[in-house]
Amino acid sequence: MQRNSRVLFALALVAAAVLSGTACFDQDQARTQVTITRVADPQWPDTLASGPYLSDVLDPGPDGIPNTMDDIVYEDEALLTVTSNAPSDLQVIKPNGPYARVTLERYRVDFEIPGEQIEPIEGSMHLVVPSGSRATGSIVLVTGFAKTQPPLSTLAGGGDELTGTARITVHGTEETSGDEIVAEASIAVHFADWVQ
Ligand SMILES: [Ca+2]
Repeated sequence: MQRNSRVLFALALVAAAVLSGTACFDQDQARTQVTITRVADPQWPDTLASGPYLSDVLDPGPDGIPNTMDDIVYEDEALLTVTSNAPSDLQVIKPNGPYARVTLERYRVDFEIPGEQIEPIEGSMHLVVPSGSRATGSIVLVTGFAKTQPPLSTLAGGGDELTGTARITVHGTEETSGDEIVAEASIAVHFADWVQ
């Protein structure tokens, strides 16, 4: 698929991208409401607000020719923008005071691809999000190893495309209380041997 059509294709589907955050809480849970507000490809940070993410299963390498010795399999990164707020106007969290920030420490990515399976990813991260503000960090969305295994490896050198959903879950800790923070987001992922 050519790059021009890739951009148009991506823009056309921005509206179809699913992005959601969860921040369930009650008196027994964390005070802070944490939401993943944006998932983006670092190569297209201004173009794509929230996907779909275009995952290139094989780069042809410096010679520009697929299936030669210099081909490269890249790991895919995704930028996560996370916002943190007090759950209500009645609950004031002072900057640098108690409960004033959360630290996100690990993440997991589960893939939902009709008829196919890609192993989930679990990784560590370190992203501090002060209450009332937001922060952006990166995670590995698709490993290079996954691209060397079926079903993704079968896309290399061909024109086929595989579409699915990546469900991202981040886990962290609220300062002072030590309560667990969980937030989720989903992004559409389109796997193919995209031509640059
Ligand atoms: Ca090559």
